[in-house]
Amino acid sequence: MLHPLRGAIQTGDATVRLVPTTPFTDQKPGTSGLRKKVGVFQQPHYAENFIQSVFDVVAAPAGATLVIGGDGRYHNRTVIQTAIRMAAANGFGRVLVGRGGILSTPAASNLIRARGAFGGLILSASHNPGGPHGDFGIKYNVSNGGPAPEKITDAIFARTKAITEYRLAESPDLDLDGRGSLEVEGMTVEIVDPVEDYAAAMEQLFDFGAIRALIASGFRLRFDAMHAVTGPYAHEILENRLGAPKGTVVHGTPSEDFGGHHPDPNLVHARALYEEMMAPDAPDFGAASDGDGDRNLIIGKGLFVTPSDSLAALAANAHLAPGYAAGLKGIARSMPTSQAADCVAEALGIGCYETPTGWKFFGNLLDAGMATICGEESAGTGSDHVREKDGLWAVLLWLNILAVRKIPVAELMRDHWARYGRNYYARHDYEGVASEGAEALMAGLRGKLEGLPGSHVEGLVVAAADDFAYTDPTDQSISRNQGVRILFEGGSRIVFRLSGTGTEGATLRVYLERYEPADGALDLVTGEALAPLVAAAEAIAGISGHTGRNEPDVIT
Ligand code: G16
Repeated sequence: MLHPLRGAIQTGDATVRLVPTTPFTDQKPGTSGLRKKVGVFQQPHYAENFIQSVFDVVAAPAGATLVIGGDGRYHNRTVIQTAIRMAAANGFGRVLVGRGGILSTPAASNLIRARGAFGGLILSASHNPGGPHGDFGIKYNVSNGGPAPEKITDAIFARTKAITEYRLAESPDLDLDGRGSLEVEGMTVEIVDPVEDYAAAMEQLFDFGAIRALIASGFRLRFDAMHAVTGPYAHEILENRLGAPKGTVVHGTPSEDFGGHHPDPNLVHARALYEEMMAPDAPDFGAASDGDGDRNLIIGKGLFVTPSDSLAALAANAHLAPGYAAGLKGIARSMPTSQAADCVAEALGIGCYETPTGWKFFGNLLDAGMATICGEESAGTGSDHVREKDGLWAVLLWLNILAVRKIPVAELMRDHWARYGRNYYARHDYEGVASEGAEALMAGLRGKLEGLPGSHVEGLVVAAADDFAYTDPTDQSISRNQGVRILFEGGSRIVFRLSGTGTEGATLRVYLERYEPADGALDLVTGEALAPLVAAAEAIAGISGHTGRNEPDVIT
């Protein structure tokens, strides 16, 4: 237990300063940690208040180990130095920090688990743009390696509103690019190779020999690291260990502003990759990952695989990789993710869980051994090997499956649809709209839910409508208001929800899904297949009236 300190005092070796502060009112963590513009984080005491609130709430035992790393974006190094000083002042005994301040989100999760750390601070705003005018973020992960659950993030928010002081060790900046261990006021700081433990974990899960043989046989792949954190991981694993030719990984050096691009692996921001994969001489397999390395984009030669379909195909074929040869315990997906994975779970006779958006909701299911593979429509897929989604893991599982099945991605997907049916899927995003309009749209929807079942809209019949609430089967905790679902006869759906990761105004997400059974129309153009649902969404929610927009900004 630490003693209350006043002013600058000596505690053994440590000079710890208690810095008076006043609360900020806007430090409520969203879907994935606290995300704000860099300028907000640069305000005096802003990052410190949040980090101290985390430490106050999680109450680590003296001498505990903390992992610290980030995606290399602007402001990363500054906050890492601060976090190290604060960890020393708050009684941690050891900090593991990625060299250069770099740790991908899944690598940080892996490190927490592999080294038995008490928790970790991950500095990232994920797929949001970086640079001095971009976004920054701080997320706390608990000892299972996963994002702090809601009861902890709620307590952190409460603490940020009451904080009056934070603890800071008086010490100079550390050389984050060095090697080995350093001491900060009695606390050990170990600079770790960001890639090594993670790459070793991947070698345990996948048949690297089979993937090497696939690549040696002339199979061509392209990986776009989007100037973000996965560059060093992809160079090491795909090129050095699996033998892909140099140049397979593009944009592979992390930069503070992601090369001026938006590190979101979707069809808008990874457009060049998409175009390369649609060309006549396309590689066999294309993939990309996001700012912090937890998202993935998968494109076969001539075919984009939606994240929801990717989850379903990976789940159906995972047993082909050594790490999953014993089969899956269950599959979990976030509510807006298409129901394609449900069909696989049913065929495999295993559980399927529908959670709210946010990887944190998968943690309990994974810990309880109820699910092995999880996925989200927002380009996240992962398994029980860590407690985060994992972009490169998804790429390697795909490669392992292709190495065994020896068929192109497009053929694998056609085969999948012919067996399970096809869930045509798209997400329409209306970004940076006025919060009042977005809130009014959601309130309007909630107000009409009761009257919707049985009604006819654009040729579709509403079977059910609700505001999704989730009861965690492991601890019975309830999360309400997680998005409005309109379910149609025949298995199609529209889901409306507001994003919890944006930093400007509100982002309305409209998730559209049309189910075609295995003997139905499996080869439609997605936009055409979903046109009736687009019209129904407008008719039910009045999107253009509430947002002032006639078109979405991004379709994924
Ligand atoms: C985060 C969460 C994901 C979530 C995604 C989108 O991803 O970890 O679970 O699906 O945001 O959330 P929203 O729809 O609320 O914007 P990331 O990659 O940004 O950490």
